[in-house]
Amino acid sequence: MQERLRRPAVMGIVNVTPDSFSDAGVHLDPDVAAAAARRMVDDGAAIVDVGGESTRPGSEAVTLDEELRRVVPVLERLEGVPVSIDTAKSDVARRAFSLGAELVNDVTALRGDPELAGVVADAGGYVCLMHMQGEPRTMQRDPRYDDVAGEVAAFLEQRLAFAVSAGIPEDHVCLDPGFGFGKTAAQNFQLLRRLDVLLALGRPILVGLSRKSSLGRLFDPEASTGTLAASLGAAVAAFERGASIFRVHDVREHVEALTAAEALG
Ligand code: HH2
Repeated sequence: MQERLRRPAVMGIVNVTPDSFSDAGVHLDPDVAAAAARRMVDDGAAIVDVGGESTRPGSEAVTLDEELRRVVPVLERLEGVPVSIDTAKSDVARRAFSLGAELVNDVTALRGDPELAGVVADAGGYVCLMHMQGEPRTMQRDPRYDDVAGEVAAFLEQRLAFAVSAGIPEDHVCLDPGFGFGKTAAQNFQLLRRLDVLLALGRPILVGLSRKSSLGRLFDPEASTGTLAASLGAAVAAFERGASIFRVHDVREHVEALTAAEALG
């Protein structure tokens, strides 16, 4: 796994949701979702991130049954494919591990479900811990920081220590600043400029910039998504500042952009 996620590694997004911010409903049919995931791997993704709950600003939580109903049929069709499960629920993670998932991508950084850390530890799995201020329903109302990079780093350091205390080996953890999760566009960009503060924690940094609205708002103040070209520019900027793993919708384009950036670096 560590070898597979060597910098730069691309994580392809497979949202099995009716309400994700940029690809709502595209992958609701499990056959379509599984085919898209396999195509992402063919296009150079190191891993695919399957998620059954949208976390876009304003989104509502889904029940355990509904989340399982969305993701299990997809996971069952992905034997042999490297899979990450985008969930905060221990029961979803447990089921995903039993179906071959290797990593849990938890936007609550193990704060949402007290049993999730133990499930990851027992499975010998990997985990991505992400920073979020507030919760998805309200997080974009008025996010405030005195020092966004310092505060995000302090949070991630504390969550990393928690994960290790719960029995997850430190080298099974990657960290994510959580672009757009309780952050204005200006705060997102400040964080991206100061990725060095997060790198000092000594763990690989995963970034999710793909199609995020902060990128769209560079061109249109009302934009709710960012363009592909802006996403590629942001990914390359993050790569040059040290990011390792890139969570993206458009796999082939990111693989090409990052391969070029690496070759020229
Ligand atoms: N962003 C989204 C969802 N999960 N996980 C991590 N680790 N980092 C991110 O930046 C991140 C994430 C939001 O994007 P998307 O999955 O496209 O949308 P939605 O949450 O609406 O399904």
